[in-house]
Amino acid sequence: MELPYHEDVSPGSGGLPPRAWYAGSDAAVLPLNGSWRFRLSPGADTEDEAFAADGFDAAAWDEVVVPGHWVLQGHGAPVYTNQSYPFPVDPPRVPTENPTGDHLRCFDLPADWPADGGATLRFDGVESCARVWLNGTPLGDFKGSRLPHEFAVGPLLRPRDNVLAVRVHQWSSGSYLEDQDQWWLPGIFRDVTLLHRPEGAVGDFFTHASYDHRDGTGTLRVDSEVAGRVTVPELGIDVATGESVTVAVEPWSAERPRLYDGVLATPGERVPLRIGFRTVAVVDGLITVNGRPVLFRGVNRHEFHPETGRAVGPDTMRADVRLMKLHNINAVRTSHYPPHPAFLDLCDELGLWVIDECDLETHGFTARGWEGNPVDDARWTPALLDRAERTVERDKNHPSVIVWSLGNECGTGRGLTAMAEWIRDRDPGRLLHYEGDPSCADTDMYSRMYADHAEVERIGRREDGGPERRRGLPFILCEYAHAMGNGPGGLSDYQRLFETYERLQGGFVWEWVDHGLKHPQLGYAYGGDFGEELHDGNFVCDGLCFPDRMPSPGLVEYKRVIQPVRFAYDAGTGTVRVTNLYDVADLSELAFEWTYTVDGPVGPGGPLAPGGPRGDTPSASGPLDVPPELGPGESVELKLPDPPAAAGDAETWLHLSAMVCEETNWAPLDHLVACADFPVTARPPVPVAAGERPRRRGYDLTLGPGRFDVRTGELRALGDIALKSAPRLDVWRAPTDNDDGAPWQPDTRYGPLWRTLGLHRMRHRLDGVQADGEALTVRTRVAPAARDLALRTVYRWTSDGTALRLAVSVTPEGRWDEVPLPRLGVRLGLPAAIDRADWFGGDGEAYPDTRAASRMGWWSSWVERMQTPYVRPQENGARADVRWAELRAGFGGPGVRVVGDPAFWFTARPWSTEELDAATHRTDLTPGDTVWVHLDHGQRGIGSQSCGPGVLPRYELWAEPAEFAFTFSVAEAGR
Ligand code: IPT
Repeated sequence: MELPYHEDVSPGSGGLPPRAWYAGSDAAVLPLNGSWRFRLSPGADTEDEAFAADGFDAAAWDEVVVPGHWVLQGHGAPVYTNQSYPFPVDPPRVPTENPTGDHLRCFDLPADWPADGGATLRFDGVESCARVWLNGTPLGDFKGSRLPHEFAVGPLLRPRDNVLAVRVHQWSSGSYLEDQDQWWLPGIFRDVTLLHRPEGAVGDFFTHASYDHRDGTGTLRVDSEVAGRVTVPELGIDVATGESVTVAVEPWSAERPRLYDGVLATPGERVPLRIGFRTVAVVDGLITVNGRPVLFRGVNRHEFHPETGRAVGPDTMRADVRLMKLHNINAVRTSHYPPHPAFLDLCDELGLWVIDECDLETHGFTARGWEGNPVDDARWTPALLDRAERTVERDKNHPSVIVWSLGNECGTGRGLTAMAEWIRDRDPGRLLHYEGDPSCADTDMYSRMYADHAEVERIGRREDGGPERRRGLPFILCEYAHAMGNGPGGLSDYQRLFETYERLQGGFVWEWVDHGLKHPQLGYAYGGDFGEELHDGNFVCDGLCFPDRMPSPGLVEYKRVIQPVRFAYDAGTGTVRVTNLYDVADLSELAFEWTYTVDGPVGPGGPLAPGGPRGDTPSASGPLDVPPELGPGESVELKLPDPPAAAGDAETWLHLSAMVCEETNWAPLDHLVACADFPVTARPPVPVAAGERPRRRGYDLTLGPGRFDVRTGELRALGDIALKSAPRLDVWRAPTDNDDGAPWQPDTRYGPLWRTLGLHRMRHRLDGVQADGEALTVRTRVAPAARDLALRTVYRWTSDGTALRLAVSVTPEGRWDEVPLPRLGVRLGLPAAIDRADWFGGDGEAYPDTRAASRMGWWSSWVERMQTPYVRPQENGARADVRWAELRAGFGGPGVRVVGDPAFWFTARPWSTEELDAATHRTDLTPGDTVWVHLDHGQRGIGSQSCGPGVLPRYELWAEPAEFAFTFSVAEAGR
């Protein structure tokens, strides 16, 4: 049976060969973006082509915006699957139900459109297969969604009333090669452009610009299909194409992205060049650029916008690159397809190392043990080669691109080898990456995804064995630290390994942005929200940024973990050691500062509203004279001025920071690049409030500011504040995506195990209330139904008349050795009017293995603002190392003060854990009449088990005997 064009395995027909992509030449250009006529059909219907005929009347059709996806413009719906093909696997056949969008665009040529020469019609991205007609003449068809496709159209053009007809099928044989973990979003989602091609216009060209770090020279040669001249005025270069020239230059790097403007001029066209000189090579088993090894502090980036899907505009692209740079990220893997070409221009300009990946993934074949995998079937090889060629030819002139990647999750096969051979031959100046083949036969680096810390350490120590070839290769984690929901945890522990073992050249966090689609009822939608018969839920929301690109705490954590400056403080000698962790740059772009605070506000980026019960606190600060010329890897030791004398019960902290000292194209002046906090004095002991005797009247018992019910032993009120819920032991947290774990990790998925055990429905049995001498003692047994496990909990209340101290002692009973606790602490409910918090401790969300970014200081916030809006609601918002917290009604209103002994994890929210746990989308959560306050002695770490390894042993929270105390007092209004 002969298959129609959309089902056959060929990459297409009728198009021009791939070539370099560029913008800004002096040849005329007509963008064809905008509103197009549109008609959706339920099937491929390749017979009826009447719409493409000249003179077809489409006035009755709908309209869609190009670039765009019709499923996001009211026609059909998006579908999200991770690995599964959302159609029966029978390559290369696709379903009869194949949403097909016919697109029509009429256009006139501008009055000044040159009469001579030809013209090319370029599509930068169409998912997944298109057939094209111009003025009724068929031009051809193509597959390869995130790749450019060009047609020669010169003779077909007329001055007025041109009709461009494009038929787009959602499913094609190409869909089998595009099984990336993302929404399936058909449509013409990148630009459509008509390019005038004058006589003697530039065709394909290849800029080779290498750098010799031994003598500081760069060698430039531009190979061009059409001969011409290359000029680079700043370097005095004026040479013929194909000719080499060597001159002294500054090299290009992600840290110092030095570009030279040049021009390629052929008889018919002038194309601007942006030249970055750099040489990429594996030297002695290490990836080097310009002779220096690099450490990737990377992210995987899918193209995504919450309203327009993979149609991502220039502002979003620039925002992404800026945000990455502002968070110390130095590398991006374009998972899992070449991005819009303008994104790579931004990487050249602002400075990011790029792994540019081919539009290729056949993950769904794992379900059949890779049987029938197109990458191991010669019939598909032309399609694979076409993808490799279109990627490399399009992007080969970007200095930022230093590695080509064959694709993602395709298993192994000769098709991949064919791609690798073609790429090596065409571009020996870059390295090759592919993760899926453990033999590394075709690659220049050993790459893994989600390997745990122990394995990464073995690889670092070169104790991982493996095939001969692989043992000599550098190592990267092309994906790690799955950023789904709350997390990822364990980033610091990876970074320590990367910085210890030279073979480990860093990694790329999975991934940059949550793919939550804006939804009128749900806030952001994820898999299943559009009624898909098969979907993978919120696995599509696993980014360091929320869908609107607000940085999640994971991004803030990553920024700190990968900061390019390390500080170490020795309180004994009062010295600080500053180490430059850049790969290339010195420290001349940074200004350093020290600040001492005494239980109070920190400097730049500090508290939102300092003030409160302690009044202003003395602090001192000044510049830290770090030599600007300090080179990569070098350290300096500096003596600090003496700290101010700390008063009584205050504690002194040292804060060090490195800020941008000259505005750049991505950073404002004073942007904080790196920082660290160190305790200068130990925290003074918390006085034990005791001495007052409980007084009983009827069922009421008074102890200092506390009023209790002796029948239940519960605290009812503190001063005038009636509690909504008395403090009592709490171990439950709304499981995070990482607690729940990926289905392929059955052993330690604690979220589900907690539920099986009943940790979300612990019962509190009262065993005795005793008021004698100076204490009220309440004995309880906290346990779930159907189990013989328990936490014996004793609450011992004492007071000195003004403060009320609660000492909690917990003794586990039964076998607790198989499942750790989510949290261990007390929770209480305050009236909702108490909506503001001050605290002395860490600023933002932190858990045991996500606390590197936590900045010590005095912070202030609305309770509502302390919530982290994960797309699927889950545990969030804990603050680490909190010494004291105050919760008040508005600014300076009356409230409650809590002092921890020891310091505690502080969480406050306008809804309960149970409500948080039940919610599936943000819009399920609305503030009630209670502010819920968690004062935790322990929290379980976060880990990364939503795809990768779980919590490292040292961050687990096992049930063990524990003692901890809180001192409550009334915070008077206005103080
Ligand atoms: C890995 C994929 O490469 C990536 O596309 C994404 O799906 C990620 O996981 C999880 O979000 S594959 C996984 C089975 C290890």
